[in-house]
Amino acid sequence: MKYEQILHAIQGGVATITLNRPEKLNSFTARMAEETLHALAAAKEAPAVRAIVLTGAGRAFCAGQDLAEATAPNVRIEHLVEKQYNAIIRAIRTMPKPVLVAVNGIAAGAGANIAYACDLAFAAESAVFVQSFIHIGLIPDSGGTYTLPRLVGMQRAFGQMILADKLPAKRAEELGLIWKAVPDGNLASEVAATAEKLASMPTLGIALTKQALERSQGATLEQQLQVERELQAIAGASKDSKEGVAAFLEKRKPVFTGQ
Ligand code: LHQ
Repeated sequence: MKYEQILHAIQGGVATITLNRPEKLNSFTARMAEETLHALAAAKEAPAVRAIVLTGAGRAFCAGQDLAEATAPNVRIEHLVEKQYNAIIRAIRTMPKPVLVAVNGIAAGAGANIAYACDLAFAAESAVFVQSFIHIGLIPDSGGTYTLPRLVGMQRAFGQMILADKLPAKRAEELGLIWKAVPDGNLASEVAATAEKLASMPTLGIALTKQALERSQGATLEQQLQVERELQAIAGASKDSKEGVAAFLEKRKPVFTGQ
């Protein structure tokens, strides 16, 4: 697929997907959503890619749905939600590789909730998050009603969704919505360094950790203990686990291949 509204680069073991409609604050058209899904699927399939970074071009990360396109007469909102946002959130949450996000500027509506769905969210200190859906009479989508109450509890989820004030990156970090707010000038380099680090780690172990956390969301302790037993058997049989143990015993640095 020829990309027109995203940029896609692979360096080392890291694939970087950049939303690229800066003049419209990287708001999602059907085309941009399709390209993003295509790039995520390609990153999933490529064995050499062991970490993914999502970011935006220009002064915004993403202003959510392109509202001009969403109001076209033939658009059915539930189809749009399913085809674009449900698909993107599923792609991120089921990705067997870590997905990092570098929130370089405002993240509004679906843009905020896509960022919160990533495995490690970094944001520039000047960036803000806003659950802008209610300003146009909508409910939060892109997994927001699942993710936010789990991350911050009902009060703070509801307050963000209904008062819909701009939440500064530092406050998002304090609330546990994102991993880290970093000075604007350090964002790209800090995310790149973290992504490179993750890309040299036991990729299967990371994928299984992610899967275990995901499955914990609706599980009892007893169910989750069974999940850990099941997934630890897979992790323990991996090449990287054997390499990690051997390197420890031989007092050398491990070399992980991701398998
Ligand atoms: C935009 C957008 C945008 C088009 C900025 N669309 N052009 C799911 C299902 C179906 C339908 C609806 O949505 C969803 C999921 C959702 O994501 S709902 C939430 C949709 N997003 C919003 O409601 C946010 C709308 N944008 C804003 O409130 C502001 O633009 C923010 C607060 C993000 C930034 O404000 P400013 O920094 O003042 O920038 P600006 O408003 O001047 O925007 C710059 C340009 O980008 C401008 O275009 P123009 O041609 O006039 O320069 C905006 O029209 C355009 N733009 N967001 N979502």
